[in-house]
Amino acid sequence: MHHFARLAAGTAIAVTMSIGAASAQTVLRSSDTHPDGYPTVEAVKYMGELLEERTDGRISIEVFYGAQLGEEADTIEQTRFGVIDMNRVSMGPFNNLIAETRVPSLPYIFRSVDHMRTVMDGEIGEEILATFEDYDLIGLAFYDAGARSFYTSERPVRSIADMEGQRFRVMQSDVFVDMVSALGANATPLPYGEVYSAIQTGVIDGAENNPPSYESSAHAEVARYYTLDEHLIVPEVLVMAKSTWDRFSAEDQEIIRQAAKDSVARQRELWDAAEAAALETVLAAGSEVIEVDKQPFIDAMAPVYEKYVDTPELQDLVARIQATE
Ligand code: GTR
Repeated sequence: MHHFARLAAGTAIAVTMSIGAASAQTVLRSSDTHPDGYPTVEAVKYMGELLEERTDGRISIEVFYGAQLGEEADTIEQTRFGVIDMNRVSMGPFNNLIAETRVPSLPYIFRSVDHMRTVMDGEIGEEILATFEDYDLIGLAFYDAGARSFYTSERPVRSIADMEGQRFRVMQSDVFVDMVSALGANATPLPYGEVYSAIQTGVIDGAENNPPSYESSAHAEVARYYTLDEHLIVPEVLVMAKSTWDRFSAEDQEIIRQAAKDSVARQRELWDAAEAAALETVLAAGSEVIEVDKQPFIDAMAPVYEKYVDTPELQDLVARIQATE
């Protein structure tokens, strides 16, 4: 599987072929770690349908789902190099690279999913999207990933005290390592695909994710205590390799941008349904969903803000998000 993934990645360059003399067809290769049918995968497919319609079939998208092109952090590198044309990823793995992405990745920065949507749909979201260009990527749109919560295999987290000494997998971002430390626990950054067996073998005590990921990754099978502390509402981002982008005319770029934006409403609709369904599924399969007092978790995050919101620009960004109704 791993070998195949590498091969596939090597061939994932936009294929442009001539059909007759006047027209050419471009199939954009887009990566996603999630399985077929997951809201993000379906939303990018939908964007592809819009593109095909609006370009009379000149431009389309093929989604390589289920981490066929590699684990998320690696696919980001490959997208920056232009080996992969498009990628739907969490903002988390960008944190160490792009300072601005740390802000929407801060624990409890958003008061609710609605607050996140308002902020990311507005001026602040546009500013953050624009920062990707300095890193060889074009930010096209933000998708939802709901709220992430902790889950554990042996010791349920019923209050912040139960975090003490537990070992959690986090995404490859220093922000999340410090977030977990601030809660009295230990963080182990690992690729998503390694989490299931790491929990099963007891290398870690649990992880953290939103309900659709907790369910579709089968982590719920090995970590049945799901604590609704909702520490992160970190948006996801759809990016295109700048080298791919630069091959399109200004007119086509506009069509691509618009199709990406037009896929957001579809993604959110699918997301809301998937989230409700995932919680039902895990409950039916024997997970315990635990309500917890969030305030001690919120209070514990002060050192994380101090460390990562360390320039006047980032402080301003945080203040503006907090001031958004
Ligand atoms: C999911 C997210 C993925 C990936 C995964 C993870 O919620 O949609 O892109 O980042 O979490 O934890 O690695």
